[in-house]
Amino acid sequence: MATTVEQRRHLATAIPGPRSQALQSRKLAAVSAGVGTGMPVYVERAGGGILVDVDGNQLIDFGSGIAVTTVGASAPRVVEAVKRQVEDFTHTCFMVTPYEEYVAVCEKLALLTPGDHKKRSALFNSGAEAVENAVKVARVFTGRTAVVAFDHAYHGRTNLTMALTAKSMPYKHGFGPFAGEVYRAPMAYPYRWTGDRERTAEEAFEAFATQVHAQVGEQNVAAVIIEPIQGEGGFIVPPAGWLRRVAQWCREHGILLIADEIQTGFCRTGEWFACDHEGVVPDLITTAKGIAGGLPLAAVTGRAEVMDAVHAGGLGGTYGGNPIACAAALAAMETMEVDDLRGRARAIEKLFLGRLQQLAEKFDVIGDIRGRGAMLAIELVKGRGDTTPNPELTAALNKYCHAHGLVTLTCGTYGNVFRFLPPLSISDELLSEGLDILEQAFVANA
Ligand code: PLZ
Repeated sequence: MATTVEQRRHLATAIPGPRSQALQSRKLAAVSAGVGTGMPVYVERAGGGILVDVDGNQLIDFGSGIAVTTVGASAPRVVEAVKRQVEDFTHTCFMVTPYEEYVAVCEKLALLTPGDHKKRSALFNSGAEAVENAVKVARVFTGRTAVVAFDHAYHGRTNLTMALTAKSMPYKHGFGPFAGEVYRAPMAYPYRWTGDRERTAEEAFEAFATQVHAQVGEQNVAAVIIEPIQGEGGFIVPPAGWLRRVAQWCREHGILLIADEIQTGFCRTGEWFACDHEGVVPDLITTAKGIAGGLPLAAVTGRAEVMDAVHAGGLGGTYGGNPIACAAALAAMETMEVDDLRGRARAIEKLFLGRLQQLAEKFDVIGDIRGRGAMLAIELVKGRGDTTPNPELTAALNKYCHAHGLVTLTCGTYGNVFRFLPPLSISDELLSEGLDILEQAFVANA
């Protein structure tokens, strides 16, 4: 039986409590300073919408470990599947002696990802690794080298994915030189579009196409990589039609479209994948995070002819598609289907948007409300008519929420986006209570 976590916020000590503080001292003495900590409370148990820390505090989770525990941090089916698999075997290496779970995950990915064409997948350990491999596949298939990524993009922290990621501090600063043949194009960011905001989709597409034509040359481009809703960059939702136009342009030029759905995938936005909202079928899609209920697993799924263009042995890794992670993924995907987590994400969107709109009427520092499903955010600015980013207020709100037992995250190129990524297993009561805390944070700080 999975340990059941009481679904109630409870503060037993100040946050962080004494045990967390002691652990944080040990962390500072043992863990590299390069590994940051957003909220130094040490977790003992978690499930549903609650994290229980080592001091007995019960915190409401609005972060899901950055969009990972979509089904919850101890979803019963996942827990059972993992226990069973650990008892059977932990590892053989799929490249040495394979096992069914890996194949079953790839079969499921073929069914769930956008498009009904023939697909193949390859499994990896992290999102960054999936992105790297998607680029490798695209280069082999097209015989071209250039990759185009967008302003505000986040694709990971390895060398190639750092090059694809837009933001310098903290992701890239001091870590260069970066991989070559990566080019950056303007993003369709409606709130900060400097042209005609009503025409962001058209103008942003034109700016993108003109720049790639002039600076890279379409015939040199293997792939365009895009988060259909940008994550770390600020939960930026491009306007309707833009992604479809980019996809069409890619087709016209023999360029592969890679959708990075590592953060947006697996019911997070109210559909299986964010591309589904736009009816866009990417050639390659990268997934990770929510796929396996908390276990490390990532995938590249793509058109059969594209994925099969790679020579045997060209893709792999010791742990890629580890059997425990695959068993967890099968159970997580079953949970999403049986519990209709797409519907749950849409219900969460409704609940949140109503409250966030009320907040925006009271606090003019909320410049924009955006997102889809259970991937929502507010962008904080200086005040009415002044869209200057307000990272100080963002940090202050975050601090207030943490101190009051609500686990929250920020993001954005300018550090001024307050984002919400609750597990889809959270109750409406906890969501409302979390939003009450957020409102109090505004009252105290704005
Ligand atoms: N692509 C769209 O969101 C991971 C990063 C947190 P990994 N996002 C959270 C941090 O500060 O490291 C992410 C993503 C998108 C790729 C990745 C990378 O996935 O599993 O972290 O490698």
